[in-house]
Amino acid sequence: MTDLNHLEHDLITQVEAAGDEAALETVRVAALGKKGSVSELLKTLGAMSPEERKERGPLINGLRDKVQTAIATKKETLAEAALDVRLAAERVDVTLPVQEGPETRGRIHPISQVIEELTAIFADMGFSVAEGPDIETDYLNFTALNFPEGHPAREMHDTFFLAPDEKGERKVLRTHTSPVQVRTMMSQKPPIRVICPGRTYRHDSDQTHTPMFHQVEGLVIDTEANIAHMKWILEEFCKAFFEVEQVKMRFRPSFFPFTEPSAEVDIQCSRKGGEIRFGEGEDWLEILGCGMVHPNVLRNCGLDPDQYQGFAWGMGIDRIAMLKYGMPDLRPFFEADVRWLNHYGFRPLDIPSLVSGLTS
Ligand code: 2U9
Repeated sequence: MTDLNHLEHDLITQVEAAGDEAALETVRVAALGKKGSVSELLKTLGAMSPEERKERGPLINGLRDKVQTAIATKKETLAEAALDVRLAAERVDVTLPVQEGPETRGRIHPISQVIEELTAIFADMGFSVAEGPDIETDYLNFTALNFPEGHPAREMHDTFFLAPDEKGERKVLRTHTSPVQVRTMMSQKPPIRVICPGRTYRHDSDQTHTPMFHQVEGLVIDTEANIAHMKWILEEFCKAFFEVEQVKMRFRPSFFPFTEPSAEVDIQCSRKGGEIRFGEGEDWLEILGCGMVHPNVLRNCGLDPDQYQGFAWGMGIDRIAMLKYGMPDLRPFFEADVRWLNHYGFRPLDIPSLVSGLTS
């Protein structure tokens, strides 16, 4: 066996023995690199006589080609083997339940879910969402809404007041989202169709009240919006939200400084075994308050009551979430107990929509 055969055999053995791409690269450099054994041989061709080159040239070039081919083949084999290993490691048994990754382990809080549902329902009726600051001025939270001086709602025991600002203006943690509607009426001309969801604060903490809670209010202002429109919109809302074909509503006369006439609204329900079902039964549950916007409020917002009119309503989001999803107690809503959130929370990707159903 000539020296060339020896070298060929050695190199091919080393190529086949290479366990991974790095080892193969080492063999390649040792053979074909600048100082490689085959490269050194090739360099000797230059110094040979024409006869010798004629005899050795093809042998040495042949050796180079064989080694290159062996390395290329081995590289492929190693790449395939590496891929098989990765595929085996990444084999996904699609029959296995989805591993709850962080993005699906979390849960959407019922309050956020209900705000999504409300937004979808009212968007479908042409309403946009308006938002505003939690810290409001005394004027926008009370005065503009026709709360006379000395109105009990203005009392400390009922409201969180902040120290007056540099202009001596008393700031308050808003007691309702109505100031957002006032801001909307002051900043845009009718027609107006907005819902205003958000956090609200009252000096109140017991079994069914927490100092911070959530409200959504709605407002429609144009030239002829009337109570019939209001009843239709509120009935459509209740049917869509409680996902029932039909539901009886009861409007009871009431009083709010910012609406005249005012009503509290009950919806029909049945209570069987602690469970409440809507749209059937002989029982009633108060769900919201509403009324025609008081002319004083329209004037305070720069609107002429002889030209414009409208209606508004308000409801507690925590309350309707408890009614729809059957939570017995309000306080766990804000205690960040993961067990409660896992039980009452919603999967992140279950975005409520009227098409796919609010609660899939
Ligand atoms: C403007 C004019 C009128 C909003 C309204 C109610 C009736 C109402 C309560 C429901 C449950 C508050 O969370 S709750 O305790 N709200 O009953 N809210 S009418 O009326 C407005 C709002 C803004 C400019």
